[in-house]
Amino acid sequence: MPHYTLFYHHGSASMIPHWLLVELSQRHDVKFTTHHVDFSRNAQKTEEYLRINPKGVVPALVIQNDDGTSDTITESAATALLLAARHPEANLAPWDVGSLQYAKYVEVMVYLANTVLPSMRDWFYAATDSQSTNAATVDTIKQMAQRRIRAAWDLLDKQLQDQPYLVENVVEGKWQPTAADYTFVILARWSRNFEEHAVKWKNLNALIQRMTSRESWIALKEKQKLDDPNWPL
Ligand SMILES: N[C@@H](CCC(=O)N[C@@H](CS)C(=O)NCC(=O)O)C(=O)O
Repeated sequence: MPHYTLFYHHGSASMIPHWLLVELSQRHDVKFTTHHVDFSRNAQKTEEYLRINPKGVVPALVIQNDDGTSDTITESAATALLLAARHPEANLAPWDVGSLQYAKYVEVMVYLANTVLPSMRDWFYAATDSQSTNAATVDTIKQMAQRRIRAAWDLLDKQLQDQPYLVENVVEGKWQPTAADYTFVILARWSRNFEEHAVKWKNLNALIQRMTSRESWIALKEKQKLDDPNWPL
């Protein structure tokens, strides 16, 4: 069984693999350690960290293999897909990679990763990433990001109209959440101070409540020392 080391910063995209690792360690024999990357010291841009993740962001997931070698995977969605695939016993993805359900699962993961997450990044990093000091430019970027997030919440809410989780993943007659549901909740949490707070969408709120009642969420909140431990209440 490989050992994982997660490079994370609290509250960030690294919460996605962190939550899955907590879930896997609680219910299955998965071991991991964490390494905090302190943004207040710009630790994500140091030479030492750039050797681990040349993108200068979190997460980075280092996999220590049984043969003594190690591999590093970056991109929060990729780490989620990897953890779900390598631990099929946890049922974090539809098991048949050739099935329509699996394709739907990948569709949702890709949508979260290349539409919702970049929109969130545009909002939070509007000034940094645009390198603009013009308040109107920054505001336009943020408004565009919020419009895209609102459209995403509308779409995902509809998808949940007749099902408890974003993707059909039925094991022994019971719906199970996939890595896509964990990923969604982390992104939804980032909208908590927006007008488009995801809990305002009925079906999204039901999913958020369902997912955050998991034991692993409680443990994750403690490990991450979140400054808003009561979200989503
Ligand atoms: N596409 C990347 C985005 C990662 C990302 O932007 N992480 C942010 C935190 S949510 C970060 O590390 N920011 C620090 C920085 O940009 O300096 C992923 O999904 O992993």
